[in-house]
Amino acid sequence: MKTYSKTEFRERLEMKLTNKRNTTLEDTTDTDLFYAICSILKDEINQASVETKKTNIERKKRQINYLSMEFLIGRLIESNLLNAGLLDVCNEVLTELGRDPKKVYSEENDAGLGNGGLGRLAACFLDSIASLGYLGNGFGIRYRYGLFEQRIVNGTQIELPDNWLQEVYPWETRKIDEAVHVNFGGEVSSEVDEHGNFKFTYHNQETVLAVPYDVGVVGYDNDVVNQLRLWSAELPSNIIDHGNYKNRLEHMQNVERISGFLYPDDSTEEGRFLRLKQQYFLVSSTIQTLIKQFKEKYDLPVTQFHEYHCIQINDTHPTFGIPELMRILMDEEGLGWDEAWSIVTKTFAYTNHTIMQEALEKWPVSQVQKVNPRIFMIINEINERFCREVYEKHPEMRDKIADLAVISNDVVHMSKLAIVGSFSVNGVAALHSEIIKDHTFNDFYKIQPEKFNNKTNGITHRRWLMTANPGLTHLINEAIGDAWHKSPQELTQLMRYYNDESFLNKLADVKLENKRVLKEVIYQKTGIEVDENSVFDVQVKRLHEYKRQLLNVLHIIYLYNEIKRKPSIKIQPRTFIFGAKAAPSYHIAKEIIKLIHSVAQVVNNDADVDNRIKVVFLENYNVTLAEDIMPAAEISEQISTASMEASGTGNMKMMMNGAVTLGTMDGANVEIAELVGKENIFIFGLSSEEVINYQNNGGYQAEAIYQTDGRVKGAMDALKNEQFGRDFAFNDLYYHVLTNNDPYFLLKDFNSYVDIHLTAMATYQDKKKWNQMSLMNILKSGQFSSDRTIQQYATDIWKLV
Ligand code: GLS
Repeated sequence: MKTYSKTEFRERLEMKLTNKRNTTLEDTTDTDLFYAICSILKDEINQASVETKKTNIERKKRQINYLSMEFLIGRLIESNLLNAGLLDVCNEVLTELGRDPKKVYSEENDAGLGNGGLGRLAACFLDSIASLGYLGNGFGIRYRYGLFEQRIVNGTQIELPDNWLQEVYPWETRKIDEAVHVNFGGEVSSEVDEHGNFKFTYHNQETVLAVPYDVGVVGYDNDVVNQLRLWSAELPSNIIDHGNYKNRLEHMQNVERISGFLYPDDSTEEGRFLRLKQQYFLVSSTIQTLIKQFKEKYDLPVTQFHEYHCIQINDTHPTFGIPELMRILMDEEGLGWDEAWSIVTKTFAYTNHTIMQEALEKWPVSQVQKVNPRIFMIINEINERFCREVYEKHPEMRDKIADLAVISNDVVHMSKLAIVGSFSVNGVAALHSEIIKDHTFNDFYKIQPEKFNNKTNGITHRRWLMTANPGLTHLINEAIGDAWHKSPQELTQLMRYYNDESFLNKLADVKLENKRVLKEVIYQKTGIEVDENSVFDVQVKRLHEYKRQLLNVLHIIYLYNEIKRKPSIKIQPRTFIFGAKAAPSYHIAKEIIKLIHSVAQVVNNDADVDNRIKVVFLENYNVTLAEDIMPAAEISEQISTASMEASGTGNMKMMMNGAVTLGTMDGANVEIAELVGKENIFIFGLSSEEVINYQNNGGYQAEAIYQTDGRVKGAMDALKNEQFGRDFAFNDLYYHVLTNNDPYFLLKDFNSYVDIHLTAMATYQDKKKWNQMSLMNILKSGQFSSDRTIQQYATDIWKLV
């Protein structure tokens, strides 16, 4: 892409301001500046995108298509500027003009088209695919409303619609000429043609126009621009509603609802029909397009489709892609079942992101039939053929056929369909991939072990270090140069500074500065004044019982009670920072948010505490807020019940910014611990084997711990008595834990959690040691760059060259 001197960039900015915004540098607003910068960038992106497409066609490379119901891309301006090589010049020009670059960039609305880790992972992956120069596009839905905006009113979460498209979204290009029709519902009839083959015809279907909006995905310093294609549902213009305007309006609204909003659910089943329609809408529009482009681009028979295309499905949500590709290959391209199946099973690869039973998607047969009866027929046949194959080829598994079946008890099991129809099944961290093989999908592993593999998640170091933490980036560049920008594993070069006191002090200074920035954000957002010299202890992620925010709060209650018992007690001052959205219908999760606020209210205003503990809840946790939080974190709370967090990615973001993990041996924490060594991480709690063992064989009695352990009882009783809220405000939480025998092992892990905090705080007293731990985490974090992850997907699964 073109490089600009400061003068050239400024001139270009002036031109854009005049031509696009009808204003001048002298009297421009931040909004004008933002759009003018986007326009400069967009010119560069479009140019590079044309070149990328041209080279790809010439080279006939295999393409990866990443299908996901979620892309949590956040803001793009800084990351696009960085990748295009324009961030420094843009920052300098804006600063010289007396403008604050951060303020200008904050004109962009976060594109919150995802719930949490799964959606953010998809966004990081696109960045890495482009930055490594691979041909790969993302396909998702252009939700009119993204993940809800969280407001807290009197400690209670309120959800507001996320109107992110209120202003023009500068990065997208509507491509109406590439729109396709997606058909829902209706009936199917079949007849036998002259060759004795079945021919299927569809009747009375509802046709929806899928309109693509393309967002360029800019590679880092390599002139590559891939695409994220987001589909929007519209009423086709040729639909006649018999001249009835009201009918047409209603019809239009019904259709547009398909891409109306993102389901605000993370890790729980969402049994809504609309969600199912969204899934089919995504896969049908995408796969039709891929086939069409394949035929146009290469003059090859469709039987070679899989040689040029691989489809990675991000969890089971796009699994209908499997029967949809079968449908197109058979009903539209005229292939027989076996030929079509052979192509499909060489095209699809499936990533599993959770083992939580309630999150493994299951859809009633009647609903799948209603979405598209032909798709159901194909799923049914996939199931029958698969069961027959197991019966014939694996006699030892005959009594397991009912468990393996894709359809059982009138329910379609999406993960089973995904496994049967894919050539690769991967988990997202080493431990998680083992659990999948040994437990969740053990029967499948026994018959198709070759499909199973692990690809530990990663995060893009460009966004999560280079743009989010310029202070640290600068320090690292000074120390080891900038080779790590393209090869993040080079961060290990920082080992040279492990005993360098002056470097370690500079590292601490950078952290302090980042804490000051976050302190200001906290003050602006909550009015709470925190001390930048206190330890910033951070837990930011979706609110879910298995993530155990409640354990964190119980510990804070314990500390508070210790201070009340003995006000002169010496404790290391700490600021506990939370950020978390709860699914709107998840009552217990919302109660936990309320509890955090009540505890904050009491603790922050108690004279006995004397500012030694502060509790802060930052509302509306999103990508942009995360970019302020990660660089300032010192303790990274990753305290899920072992075995339940598939990977986690916030753990990687904080590690990369020098926080030390305090967590369980769960998800990717296990690999973090291996890399940094046990002495550079604080591990506590049950192991995953212990948890699974209790779950399978019983033997855990929460009530007994509660009755006999004073520390546990003291913290739990605070929920029941009126210490943090009148009218027994937290009775629900108290009884929820005890009457369900504490399914997330809060009480079992409580003491080791309290103790590990004591260890961590004792360690913190030794500044040099702490800075060394922090450095060790940073220098090992290159392993968790999504560049490493994508390299592994590209080599092992996608076979890209
Ligand atoms: C998730 C897992 O819960 C996370 O542990 C994981 O890091 C993420 C990306 O693989 O996927 N699964 C899910 O449904 N939502 C997630 O964030």
